Amino acid sequence: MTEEYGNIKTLIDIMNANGVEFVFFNPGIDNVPVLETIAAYRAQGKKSPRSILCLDEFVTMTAAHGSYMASGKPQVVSVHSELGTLQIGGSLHNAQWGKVPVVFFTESYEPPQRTNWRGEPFDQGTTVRNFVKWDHHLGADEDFGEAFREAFRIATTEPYGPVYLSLPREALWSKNAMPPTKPRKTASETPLKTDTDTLNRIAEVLIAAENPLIVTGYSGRNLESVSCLIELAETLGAPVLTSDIRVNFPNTHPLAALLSPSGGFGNPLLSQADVILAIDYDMHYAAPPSAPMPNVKIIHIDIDTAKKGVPLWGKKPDILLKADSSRAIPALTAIIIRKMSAKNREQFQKRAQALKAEHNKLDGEWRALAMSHADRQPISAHWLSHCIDEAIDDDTIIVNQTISPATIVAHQVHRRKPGTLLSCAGGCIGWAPGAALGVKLAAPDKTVISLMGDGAFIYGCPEASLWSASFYKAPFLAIIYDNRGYGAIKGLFREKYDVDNMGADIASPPNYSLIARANNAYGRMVKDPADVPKTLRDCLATVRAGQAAVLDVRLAPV
Ligand SMILES: Cc1ncc(C[n+]2csc(CCOP(=O)(O)OP(=O)(O)O)c2C)c(N)n1
Repeated sequence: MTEEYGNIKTLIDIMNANGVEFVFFNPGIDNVPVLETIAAYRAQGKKSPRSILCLDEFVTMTAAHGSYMASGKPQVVSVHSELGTLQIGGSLHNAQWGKVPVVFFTESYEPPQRTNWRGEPFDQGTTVRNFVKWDHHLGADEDFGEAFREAFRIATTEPYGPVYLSLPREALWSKNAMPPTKPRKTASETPLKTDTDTLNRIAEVLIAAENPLIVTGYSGRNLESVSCLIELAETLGAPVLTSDIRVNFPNTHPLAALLSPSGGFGNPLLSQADVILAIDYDMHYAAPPSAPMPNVKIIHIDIDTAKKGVPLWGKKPDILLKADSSRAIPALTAIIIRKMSAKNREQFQKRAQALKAEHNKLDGEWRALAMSHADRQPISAHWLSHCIDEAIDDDTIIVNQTISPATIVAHQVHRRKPGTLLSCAGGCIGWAPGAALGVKLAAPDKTVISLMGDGAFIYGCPEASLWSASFYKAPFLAIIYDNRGYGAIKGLFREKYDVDNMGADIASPPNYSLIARANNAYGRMVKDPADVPKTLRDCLATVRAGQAAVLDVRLAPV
């Protein structure tokens, strides 16, 4: 007989009120009451999130990350005490960079079970403090419900982010809700008003710019912002350089700024702009792109303007506006339309024509390059990415953590629709398989394909991710850009130190397709470029029929 525990009933009410659909968990004795109460609720047909067992804690957080990116809803992760917390590892860094509103809770060991070396109570929160917005240890006489309400409030207040609660065992195991919880009235935050004076100044600077550039990192988290950004770019005749974190701007649009396939490291567009409008933009986790001109004017519109003190490109913005970009972008466009003269309009249209010609030329060059690699042995990342592009439809969701082929993927795989490209904002490798699991759970009607390197596949706990995909009927296709090593690291070493072999090869590699087969998934390996299109079709058919699949594509070793 399954039991119901008082505080957990309160927690289920709070999760339901916040639209939580899943509790991603890995168990210890602590979350037994949570799981039991959820099971009891579901057996009785009472509303409760589903509990999703992940066989490694890294996958709990990563699946929650993917589920958030696909649904926009807050997430819950429950793991075992300090051990589960440690095993969450770098997936929490990714959730922090990805601004994932996730309530992450565990049991805390209390003295005398656990103390620090000075005999003081062990402070479990320190383990994660750098990576969360808020961590809290629930005291014995504290209100359980109030703590969770506060956790959800903080996680879902912009800029969103993870929070951590450590709970005494008695609070989790108590049969009664203790102490009785009474929701305290809290004033909800008034939505940010977009400051019209600042928008007027921004509009003037943009109208006067010779070479404006719009850069965006995550404005596409609000799906409606994509069409608004198109309107802004078209009004100004300005190119848009988008991150691959989201579809912020379709890479098929003539104003999408593309790089040249023959270009080296760096980004000339950033270095040429006289005005950069950065919208919802974090500086990259690693290897920042080329520096802008020293006299560039930077306008920064963001929901997160603090950026933990890291200025964009080492420079403070000239104009900074804290705003919800889904409101600020259309408001800015309206002001520009009102302010611009007929001469401006003509100038912007001319600029847009030139940008369109450049976009089409570069897009053609990328395509031609892929086609010229059609017979290349071993398989080229260009050819593979082009074949993926051909195999998918506009609604397929690409979950991407390719590293060294990232620029190739960004140019060869075309995404038009909002929400159809999701990448990891953080730097911890291994995100793609677990994230794809979470995306598929949140968007069961969509085809989900994850792209990653061979290193990333292993970091991503493939057995755990594939097991959950099979058990919970959340099939996705994992495509491995298998260059038999840590390409990005080797590339950096070559570039900086002219060292070619620093031992970062995954020589005599595992056959990843067999890992798939050992985990109820379909597995294929492909070595011949001519076989790529057909193998992709087979894998996609399998996934659409309900079984997860892994395609190990043997590329040239890095
Ligand atoms: C958890 C973790 N460990 C190590 C690194 C450092 N690192 C950055 S890129 C990279 C190589 C990743 O290899 P793979 O996923 O195969 O992609 P490739 O570079 O070959 O394209 C490594 C090890 C990291 N970012 N995250």
